[in-house]
Amino acid sequence: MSTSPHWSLKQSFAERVESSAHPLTSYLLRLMEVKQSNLCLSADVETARELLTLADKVGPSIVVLKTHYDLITGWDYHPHTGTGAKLAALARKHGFLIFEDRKFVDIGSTVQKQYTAGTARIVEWAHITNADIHAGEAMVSAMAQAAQKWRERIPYEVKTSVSVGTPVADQFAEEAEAQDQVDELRKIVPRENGTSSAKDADGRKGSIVSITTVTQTYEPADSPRLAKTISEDDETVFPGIEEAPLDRGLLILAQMSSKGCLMDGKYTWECVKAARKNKDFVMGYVAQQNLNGITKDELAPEYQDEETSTEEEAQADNFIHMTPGCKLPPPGESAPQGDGLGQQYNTPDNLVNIKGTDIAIVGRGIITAADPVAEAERYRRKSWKAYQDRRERLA
Ligand code: 6AU
Repeated sequence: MSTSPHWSLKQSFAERVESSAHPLTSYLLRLMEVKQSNLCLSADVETARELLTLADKVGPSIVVLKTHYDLITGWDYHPHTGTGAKLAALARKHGFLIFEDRKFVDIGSTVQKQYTAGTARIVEWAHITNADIHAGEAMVSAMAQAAQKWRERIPYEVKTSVSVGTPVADQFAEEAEAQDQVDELRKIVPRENGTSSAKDADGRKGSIVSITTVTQTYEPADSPRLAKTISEDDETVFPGIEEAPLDRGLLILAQMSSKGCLMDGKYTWECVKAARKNKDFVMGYVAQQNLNGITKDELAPEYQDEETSTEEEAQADNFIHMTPGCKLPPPGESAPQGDGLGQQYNTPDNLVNIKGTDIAIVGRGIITAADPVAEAERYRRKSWKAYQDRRERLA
């Protein structure tokens, strides 16, 4: 059992950049120093409009914006002008990463599709996502593979313009059809000017046959922007640091904040092993304590594990920890109350200074405040102070 605190708890975020195995982790650590922020906003608002407004306003205080795209009314799935693309533009403008809190859990083949395809195409706009690995470690490598494949398929930016010869009954069908063609073209060698095609009604609404011409131009993607979108204003780039790399990262959901959570020490230990095995893709954990350098005996002493992790592997840990269930107590009280639905809260000081997390995730503590912008700043200051206090305490 390790006695002294792990080195990653004592070092500054800047010092940890060098030992980081994942390009997105290095970037995030640098961003944290530049913005003096270790705050993630959990933007669980009702509508896409509210989400974008909040991200734009609170963006300067945060380094990560966490979404649950499936609870947002009016999420626009268009890959270039939709909500994901708009969030990506705001992320560039304010300097934050997007974390889609999807909590993937399924067989490898299914999670690959859920991650990269379907309506939301999470991999395209979310730098980070997370997984509950109860299905086993194979789903982590499956997701890593899918992210890598996606990364290799975008050596070029694709700009699409659609012109329609015959009026169509259904705008959605038209867009979906154009997108299918873009997808096909993405798989082959880049070239100028795509095809025109007529597609019969195939079960989608609107049986009018249309002639849709898709014009494609490809540009070398020397700038890591996926979607050039919307207004001039959103083309601005945060001045303190270069744009985020195109690498994607995973956080393993190792422990939860909810009362009665069934994730036990054995499960958390399996998360630690899966993270150590997949460092190219796993950035770290969503957890309630710092897991860097942790041993099986600390987490699950009774567990007869054949497959151990070495002392060297534990020493090398430099995973990022993000922790939800964070709230400041109301004036006059010393501890925050739960939400009556199982959520349990800790203060930023308790989570960052004492339990050793890196990034505090705050949702309702900020979004239900009378002035969310001022409240986000207050949480940023408190969480950063807790990080400084931890370094002082362990020096
Ligand atoms: O600050 P809150 O309670 O308003 O929001 C907390 C956010 C929610 C949860 O879905 C999420 O954090 N969350 C998670 C995550 C991030 O995976 C894990 C967990 O253990 N507890 C938790 O609340 O969006």
